[in-house]
Amino acid sequence: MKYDIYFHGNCFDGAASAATLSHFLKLRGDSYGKFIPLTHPVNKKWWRKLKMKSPSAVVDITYHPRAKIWFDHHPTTFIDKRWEKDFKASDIKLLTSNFKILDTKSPSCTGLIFRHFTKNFEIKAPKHIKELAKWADIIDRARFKNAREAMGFQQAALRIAKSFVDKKPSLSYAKLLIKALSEKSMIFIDKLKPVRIRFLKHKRDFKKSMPEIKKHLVLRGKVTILYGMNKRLAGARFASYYFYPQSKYSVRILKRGNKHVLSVGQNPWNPPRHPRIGQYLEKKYGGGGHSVAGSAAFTKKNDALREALNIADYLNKHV
Ligand SMILES: [Mn+2]
Repeated sequence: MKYDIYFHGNCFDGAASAATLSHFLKLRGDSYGKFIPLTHPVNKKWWRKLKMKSPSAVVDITYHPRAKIWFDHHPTTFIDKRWEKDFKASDIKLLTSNFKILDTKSPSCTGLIFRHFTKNFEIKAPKHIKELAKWADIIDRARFKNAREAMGFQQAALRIAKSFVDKKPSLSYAKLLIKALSEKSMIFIDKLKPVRIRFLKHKRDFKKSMPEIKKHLVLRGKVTILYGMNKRLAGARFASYYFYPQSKYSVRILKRGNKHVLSVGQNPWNPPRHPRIGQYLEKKYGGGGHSVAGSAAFTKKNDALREALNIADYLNKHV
């Protein structure tokens, strides 16, 4: 069967999940059709109505009942109570060709797909797929020693991840990378010209953006707020923890298309005791995410600015 693959775009784990799934699909004689990147949070109205005419797989993002294959590790994956009920009531048969798997404890969705096929089916994965799952588990959960290491470029996997997530990748770059990750080692992919060009661009932007970030970063209690929404600042995901290691959370205000998005995360090197970011954002704003990271989108800039402060105040009470 030929599957269209919907994946969490703009996220290394999303691309790596699509790559890992296509590897295992090919192995069982299936193939893939279109790759469709989605941004988080998905447009719920559109997602609810989506028919998915061709057989589809959805990875690292919001549940859809029409998907034949679905893997996710986000606790806010259900946008519809009925979908959630039906999913939980259904008896998931692992030994059919279609899977719908949720594991919110899995550090990455790539790791989840990898473990699903290698453990439940005892399929031996080649070294490059094993490596990819290992690195996705590290990168998606920010399992680094400190912020400096997380922003570093020492390993091929980090350079590739940066080439993908910094500037919004074009669909053709996403396809190129997904295909490459499913077939080749990261040492090899790291040297591909388009990967190299995008990585070097990130490196230059990163050097320029660090002083900018420092200037626009405010510490409010134990929460940093990063203003400067009009520009995309390379390295911003971890820079706030680098500048304020004592902080517990960060709120970044970003401009994405005509939306103002608040991206909220916890300091992986100084975590709060009971992080509930994704669930809180979902309940309050219809956003979503993990327990340790999430986002909410606003149409008006002033709403985003006001809510950034409200979120910071809420989080300060839950450190
Ligand atoms: Mn993920």
